[in-house]
Amino acid sequence: MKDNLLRAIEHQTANLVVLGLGYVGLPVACLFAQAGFSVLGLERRQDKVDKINRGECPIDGKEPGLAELMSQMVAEGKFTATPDYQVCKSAQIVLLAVETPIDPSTKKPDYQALTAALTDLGPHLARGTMVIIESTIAPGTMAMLVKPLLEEQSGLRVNEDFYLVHCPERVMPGKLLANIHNCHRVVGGMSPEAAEIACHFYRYIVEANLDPVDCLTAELVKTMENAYRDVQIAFANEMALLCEDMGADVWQIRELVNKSPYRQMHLPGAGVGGHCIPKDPWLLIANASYGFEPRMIRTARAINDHMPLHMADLTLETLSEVGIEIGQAKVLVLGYSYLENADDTRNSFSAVMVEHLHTQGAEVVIHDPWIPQYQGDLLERAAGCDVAVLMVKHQSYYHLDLGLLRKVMRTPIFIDGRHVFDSAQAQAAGLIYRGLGQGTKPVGVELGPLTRAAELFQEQAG
Ligand code: SAJ
Repeated sequence: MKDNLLRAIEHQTANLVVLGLGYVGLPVACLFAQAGFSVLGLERRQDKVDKINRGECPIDGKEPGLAELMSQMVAEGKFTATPDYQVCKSAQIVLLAVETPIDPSTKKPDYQALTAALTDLGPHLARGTMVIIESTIAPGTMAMLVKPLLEEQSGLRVNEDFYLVHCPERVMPGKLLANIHNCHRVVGGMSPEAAEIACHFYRYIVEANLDPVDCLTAELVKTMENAYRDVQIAFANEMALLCEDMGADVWQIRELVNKSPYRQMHLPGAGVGGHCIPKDPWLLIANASYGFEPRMIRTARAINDHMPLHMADLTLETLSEVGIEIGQAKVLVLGYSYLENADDTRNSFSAVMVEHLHTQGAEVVIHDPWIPQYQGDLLERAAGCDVAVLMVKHQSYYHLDLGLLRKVMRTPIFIDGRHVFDSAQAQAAGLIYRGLGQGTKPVGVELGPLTRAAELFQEQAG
């Protein structure tokens, strides 16, 4: 089995079927086609199949080179989309890149798409095939779900009749093709042989390190690297809340902290959104045994999920300081995508804040230069508003004329969730400015209960 597959890879006669043509599957399909393999893209939706076969890229947003590469591969007959699972019978390699979201209420993995794909693939799985899972999955999923389901559906045995591999994606919106070329990858095999063969295969499109490991290690690496980032961001956010409480400036302090060797304090912000960071920490701990309590991961998620609500609190506080009830206020939200200079709204934290403001009775206007329904003249949107809340640091916001903004607003309040402006700049323009992580206490810090106890102890100790 190994020699046949290696030969097919080395001679590039191996047929590749990519199951799931989203922001992970489509670029990887195009790159393997460009490398010389014959690639079939399996996609349930006929409209998407037709669009791809017309040479039209189905991926939204700005992905340098992807649309051109895809239409070229389609035109040259190297990449074709189909809804027909029968094509798997003649595939030597099947790559799955389907969504693996988290259930919003249970925070457990939602494997509907993965299970459906494996169930559809199983009956068509041919002996000698290598099956690769690129989707991000909870550690333990390869052993507890993917392997048994494929064996059951196909009647074949892993490592005897087919190879099973988990090679988690490391794509980032806006740089999909570049990342596949340049990012190091772990290649997890259900056997060392499987990992070795998969490394040979990925070498055709990956110029960075390919590290062969077992499946559990690969599952842990991917979910842990994003949980690590989530915890780092949560630390920065908690420091922002502490600085507000103590009347300090977290942005100045962060810069000084990062002058210390080996410190890389992340950026506090109005929220943590996207397709990876809010999800992967939950995948990481999904199969932890009941005896193990992942407190830090849960706490970091709670801190980051709270940030849009904290932005709403800052808004309400500042409005009430000038005597405006939230129910009578008109709020302008600046930024709705999850990341600056991008049009991706998955897990938008601004959506969380907008919903909260609506429940408080506020009128809300949204502006985002990257989201079609929220584009338009910012100053027109700002007319008559009582507060502008900056949630996403789109490049265009840095050039906002605060003096003009002041003129068109009914009440000139500006809440800055990303430190795009500084208070002196905003106040010079006549705005009432409140920055995330910038405390407004008077110079003398009010002592908290703990500090008071320490003071009393010192008095008694004389
Ligand atoms: N964020 C902060 N403070 C920070 C960094 C990010 O509040 O210091 C927020 C962002 O505003 C955003 C969210 O976190 O809402 C996620 O930002 P991100 O920069 O992590 O971007 P993502 O979600 O596209 O993350 C992807 C991940 N890549 C993969 O999963 C393959 C992540 O591992 C990368 O580190 C990240 O891209 C990257 O560095 O660009």
